[in-house]
Amino acid sequence: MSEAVTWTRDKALALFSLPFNDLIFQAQAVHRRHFDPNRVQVSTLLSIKTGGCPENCAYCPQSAHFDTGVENERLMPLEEVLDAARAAKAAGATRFCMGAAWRGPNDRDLDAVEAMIAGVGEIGLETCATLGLLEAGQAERLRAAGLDFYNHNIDTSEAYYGEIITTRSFADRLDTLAKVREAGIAVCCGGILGMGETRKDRADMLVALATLPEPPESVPINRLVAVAGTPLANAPELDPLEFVRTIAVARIMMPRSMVRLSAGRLEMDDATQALCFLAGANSIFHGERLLTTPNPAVPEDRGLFDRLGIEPMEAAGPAGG
Ligand code: SAM
Ligand code: DTB
Ligand code: SF4
Repeated sequence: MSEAVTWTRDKALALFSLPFNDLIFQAQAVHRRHFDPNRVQVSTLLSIKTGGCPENCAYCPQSAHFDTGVENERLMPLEEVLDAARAAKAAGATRFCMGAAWRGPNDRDLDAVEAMIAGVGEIGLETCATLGLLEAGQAERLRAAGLDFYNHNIDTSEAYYGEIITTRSFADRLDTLAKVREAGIAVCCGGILGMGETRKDRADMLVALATLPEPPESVPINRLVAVAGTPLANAPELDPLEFVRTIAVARIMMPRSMVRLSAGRLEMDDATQALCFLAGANSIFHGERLLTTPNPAVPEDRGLFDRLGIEPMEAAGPAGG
């Protein structure tokens, strides 16, 4: 499949329907045209403002709408953020992603986040933030503070979106993504699999990502972490091979993007993760915690990389996603 393809649902579904081996072979061939197949980029997450979020995303342990045991905390002090960033760098991360459980930041929040971005940049890490919806002028402020990436996910297909979130629309999300792009910040945008969506929804989500005015530099593909107390606590488990297929289709449709094997690795065995790398995933979240839920321990990930002959990627810079 050439890179000039205009992606549609039918074309995406045709990829999903390929025999597994043919799909993975094609995805790996595309991957090798653009990336070293044995290098994986490593990012570390930190929740700088946890819990009490006014939005009602059905998957999220931090929504104030659900009783999940996650407390509403205050914004973390700068020095604690910088300590965490130094520890992440020492453990091998090249990018530090700061997440806040906000609908969006207010201007006073942004003053504090700007100082965090500048400080993390000085430590020598790429900076990423995920703060929710942005108002006019806020993306420019983040860029001026030195922000390299902004994460804002579409989460699922436009058709299924209303089953998952009603407090903000799919169009609101696209509007924030456009503001981020316009401000010259690299875009990190993906979604979650295993929320009860169909394959058609997964195909539509990937088409929406691949047909943005420019595809995102980073595409996080999360597997739902089903958290007790959320409406999706008992969502039916997604077949791991369907998860791998989705990674492969993302790789083929967005050949130059970093595809991140994101939340859900703790619930995946090593063989499934290896298949994800074979299918073209080339980034992970590293460190024992995602935002509020656990992630594999650093020595375990080192062991997995060693067994697979994978080396962590050097900082690629925003152009490299
Ligand atoms: N509040 C901001 C927002 O929603 O844009 C930033 C933080 S939010 C937690 C970032 C992303 O994490 C969500 O868009 C979603 O894709 C992902 N996420 C949250 N909870 C998850 C879960 N239980 N399983 C998998 N991914 C999850
Ligand atoms: C993304 O797509 N996944 C990350 C990051 N972007 C911010 C977050 C995953 C969160 C999983 C649930 C939790 O730990 O609270
Ligand atoms: Fe809030 Fe983000 Fe969680 Fe939605 S995903 S409830 S916006 S923290």
